[in-house]
Amino acid sequence: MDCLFCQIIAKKLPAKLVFESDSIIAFPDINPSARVHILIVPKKHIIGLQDLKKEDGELLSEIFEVVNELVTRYNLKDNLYRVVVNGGKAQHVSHIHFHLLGGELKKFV
Ligand code: DGP
Repeated sequence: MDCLFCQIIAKKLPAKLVFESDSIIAFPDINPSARVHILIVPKKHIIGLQDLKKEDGELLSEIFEVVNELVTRYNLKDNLYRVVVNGGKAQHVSHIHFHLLGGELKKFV
């Protein structure tokens, strides 16, 4: 298994999980671009946006439920936040992930 995020999901590499369910994990980005910078990652190995299928619709809705839970937990509702999904050459880890960035953003990811 040479996918970095699959190894984190399998607990073969460490990460400080802030959320885990049967289908999703979330953990802080190692190189934060904002005061709050969490990666929300489906356990299913989907490479990128272009690989999503209709059958992933429920998973996507679960991902945005997790986003909402973290927005509440980190008090971002009345602050500034955004969700970013990089693709193509802007994507460095080939396992789809959603960046939740909140508070003071240091730079664009
Ligand atoms: P992207 O460019 O969208 O593929 O973003 C990948 C992000 O993953 C990048 O912001 C840094 C983060 N990252 C890479 N390796 C690790 C790791 O081992 N642990 C954690 N927590 N984050 C990582």
